[in-house]
Amino acid sequence: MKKNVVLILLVAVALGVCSNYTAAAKPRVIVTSDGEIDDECSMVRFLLYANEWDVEAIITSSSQYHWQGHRWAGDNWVEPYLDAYAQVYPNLVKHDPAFPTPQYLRERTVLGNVRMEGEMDEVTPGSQLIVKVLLDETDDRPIWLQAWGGPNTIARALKTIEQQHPERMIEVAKKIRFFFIWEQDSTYQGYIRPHWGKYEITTIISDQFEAIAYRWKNCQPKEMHQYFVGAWMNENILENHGPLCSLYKAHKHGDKEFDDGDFRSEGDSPAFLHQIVTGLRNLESPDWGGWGGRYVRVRENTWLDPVPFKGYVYPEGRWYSTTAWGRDSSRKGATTSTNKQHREYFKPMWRWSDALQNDFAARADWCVKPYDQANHPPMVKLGHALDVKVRPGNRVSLSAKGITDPDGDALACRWWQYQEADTYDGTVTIENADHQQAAITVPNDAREGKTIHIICEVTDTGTPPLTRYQRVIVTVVP
Ligand SMILES: [Ca+2]
Ligand SMILES: [Ca+2]
Ligand SMILES: [Ca+2]
Repeated sequence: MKKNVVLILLVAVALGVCSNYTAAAKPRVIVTSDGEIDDECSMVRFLLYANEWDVEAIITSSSQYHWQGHRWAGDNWVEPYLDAYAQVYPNLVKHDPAFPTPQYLRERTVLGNVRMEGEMDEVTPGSQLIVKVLLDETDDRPIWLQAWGGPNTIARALKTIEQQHPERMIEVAKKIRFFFIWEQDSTYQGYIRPHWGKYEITTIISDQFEAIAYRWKNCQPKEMHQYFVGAWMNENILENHGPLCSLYKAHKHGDKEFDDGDFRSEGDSPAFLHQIVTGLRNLESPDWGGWGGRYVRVRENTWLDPVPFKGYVYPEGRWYSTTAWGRDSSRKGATTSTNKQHREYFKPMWRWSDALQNDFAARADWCVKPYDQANHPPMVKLGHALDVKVRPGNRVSLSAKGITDPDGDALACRWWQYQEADTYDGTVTIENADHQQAAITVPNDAREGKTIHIICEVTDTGTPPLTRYQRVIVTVVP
């Protein structure tokens, strides 16, 4: 063996590390939502992925846009979606028995703080359910608290814990992960940050969600539009895919600038797309990037959207409609951004659009088709460890020898460098990038401590084609 060849051995331990399919690794999630029409669209997709997580709660909350009596979808807006889920559930479990029963989801669907924007005085069934889950000592796995609307119900729950169990705040904070779609009220800045900030809870606040929200046409590059237009949506989601998908509120004929069936908006979906375990390992660090976007650490343990504008200074306070860079760059006459920067800003979301939408289409099929007539994603296991340490000038062999597909589909492999996510500044040449066996040589100018992120992207030949990943992180050592 040549001295400069780093041979990465296939070991059982590494395979264990790669396995994302064990129940123990399942993320736990709590949804809080303000029931806007795009939350309703997100709810359809969320339910189609309910097998991917332990869903602890689905809670209706208010926001700066919606509260009880003000542009309000109704306290029970989730119910028709759960009814439709109950109808397709017998077919969904043919594809994965891990889908929760409709009864299980109903028991966890409750009303939170909805009376006003930012209301957090009242103790509500929603806030109490969050308290119960967070104080449960039998389960210390992380739990993702998602705000599809205002974080006020979450804030109320945390305040109850602070008032009644101050001695347990540290232990509770350790479990919490936040994913907010903007700060749609002031309770994060007004209560959560001053009282819980010291615990450095991982907090992602997204603005790049706009790539799949109302302004998707403006944020998605032309080549991705085909996955969002009416022709695609009608064929793959809206028609002939059962009662849950037919509830999906795509654009209707006559909507301004849109055609019948065009994708409308799922601005809140990144909050849960981030927790679908695809192999991209984004749950390990928000700046690695995944289906829910990519975020950079701005202060403490708070992660916001990477702004491609030199010298940009993030606001001290809320990250939301009036302060977030992407929203601002989309406004008419924006002078602080170019089209190129605008495109780059949303790329951490739209770069996955084809995979994401094809995956959605497969889930829609799961509602109505038997197992052998639908597609299921490949499983990507590599023949070596996912984290390797390598010296400059040395070669790293990459092997996707362990990839399989539950349908027996042929698989195509593509290795690529996720340059925005890694800390090495240059480009690495990948040998045999479209083969199962590939390799890179760590460039001589790669300094100690720098990382190179190589994604193994595997797509099957089923209909629709489905993609899963694995990420290899090469760290440069002296
Ligand atoms: Ca919302
Ligand atoms: Ca397949
Ligand atoms: Ca880089």
